[in-house]
Amino acid sequence: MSAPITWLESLTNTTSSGQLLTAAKSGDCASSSCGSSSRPTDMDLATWEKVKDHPCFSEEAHHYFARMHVAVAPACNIQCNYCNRKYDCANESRPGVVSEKLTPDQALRKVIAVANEVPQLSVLGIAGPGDACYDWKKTRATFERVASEIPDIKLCISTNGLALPEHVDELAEMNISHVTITINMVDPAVGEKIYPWIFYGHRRYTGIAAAKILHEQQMLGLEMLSERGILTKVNSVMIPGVNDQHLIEVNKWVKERGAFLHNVMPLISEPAHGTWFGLAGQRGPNALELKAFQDRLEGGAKLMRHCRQCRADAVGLLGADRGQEFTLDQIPLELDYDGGKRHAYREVVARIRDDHSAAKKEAIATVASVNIPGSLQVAVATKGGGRINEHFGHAKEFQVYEASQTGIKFVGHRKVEPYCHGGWGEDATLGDIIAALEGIDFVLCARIGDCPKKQLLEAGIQATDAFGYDYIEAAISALYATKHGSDRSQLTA
Ligand code: CLF
Ligand code: SF4
Repeated sequence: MSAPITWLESLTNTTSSGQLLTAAKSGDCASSSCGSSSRPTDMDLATWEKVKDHPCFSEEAHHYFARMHVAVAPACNIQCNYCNRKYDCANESRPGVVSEKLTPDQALRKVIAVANEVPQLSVLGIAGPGDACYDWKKTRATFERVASEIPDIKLCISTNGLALPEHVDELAEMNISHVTITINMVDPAVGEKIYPWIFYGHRRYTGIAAAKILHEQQMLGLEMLSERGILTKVNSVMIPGVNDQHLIEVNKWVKERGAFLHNVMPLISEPAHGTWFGLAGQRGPNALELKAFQDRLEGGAKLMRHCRQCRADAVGLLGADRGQEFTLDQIPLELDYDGGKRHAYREVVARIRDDHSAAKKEAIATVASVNIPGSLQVAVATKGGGRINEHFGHAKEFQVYEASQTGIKFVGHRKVEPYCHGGWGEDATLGDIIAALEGIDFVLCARIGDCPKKQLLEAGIQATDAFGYDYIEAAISALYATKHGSDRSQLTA
């Protein structure tokens, strides 16, 4: 493993593409040959080319690349019991929530503004509120405008699937490479409990007839996408007591029809959201229930576990939303695209990724060599780049990894209110953070004070900044080996 060439976080904070270019040209290897070793061994080259800079379709890519959503297609052809498209709160983060709806021209302006400033940007998605395939003219106009200005951006849509089959050929022609279908059931009797109505073929359907049509269209759309080589992810909302056990069946059906990933997400439900489920008191699963269920699905369709249930106007790395920096009132009326930062950033990432990949391989070999079986749940504070580079008090989420002799894998995240407010820790917040970290053995962060460390320890969680700025997997493997060995000095640093 070579020494880290440069810190990604310092690069992404720079305002000049010149600094990025300097970093890209530093180092001792030709960047065109780099970035290749991070491809998973079980993935072919063609698929890797499609996912290697898509933060949702590759867990590895989400440490480096960002997506943005534009809310241009507000009309919807179904009603989901977990959705209220009128609800808008800038602090709320869940699908369907958005602060401003855009015309295709406004969306283009916003995409250019983000692309000029956020070097990690690689994907433009249309993900509600509304349905991208039903409100098709606006979806199409937006993608055409953006693709003509920024040809290397990946185009991605999320849809309920009802109007999908009629647009699959256009999606392929327009080079829309990634599609997500939300599939919550394959049995209309279950679907009836989730969808009160659909609008299809100029008429409204309710009850089991509605769910049956939706199911048939979803399966047809998925098969058509797979036939055309468009990568498909299936999102399923896990609703305890309604479809949770049924999602095992969903996982089988979508695997058989070529889904690349299955993303089981927790229902987000509160009365204040004004949704049918929220008002009815329907609860969502907690983090441990979600993980236990995802573990049961292992071996079926490949799971996505790093979804952050983004807002429909999200901007930035998953888990670090910058949407509020790019509202229309902050964007000049006229601006030209400048791809300098994005291109330079990619060159830097290609090299850093190889270094990270080598560190990961070494880490996996380390955990495999430990003889005593057992697993470790580790929560990591990170700002991206695959490193432990966030202070405990600043973390808005912790990424959770599970280490065992079979490897080190990302298994989820826990959202928290940051502990530190204006330089001081908040005891009340710390209580909430400890509750959110239920089941975690260790917390790894770049810095942590004695006081939160002590309180975490009292709750049975060991926290350390001894591995600050190391690669995540390297630190976890060292912890794992130490826990099962005799030297525990690193655990108390
Ligand atoms: Fe957006 Fe969805 Fe495309 Fe990603 S989000 S349209 S595939 S670019 Fe990603 Fe956000 Fe989860 Fe969606 S983290 S909610 S899975
Ligand atoms: Fe809401 Fe999306 Fe369901 Fe339409 S498909 S009701 S926008 S969650």
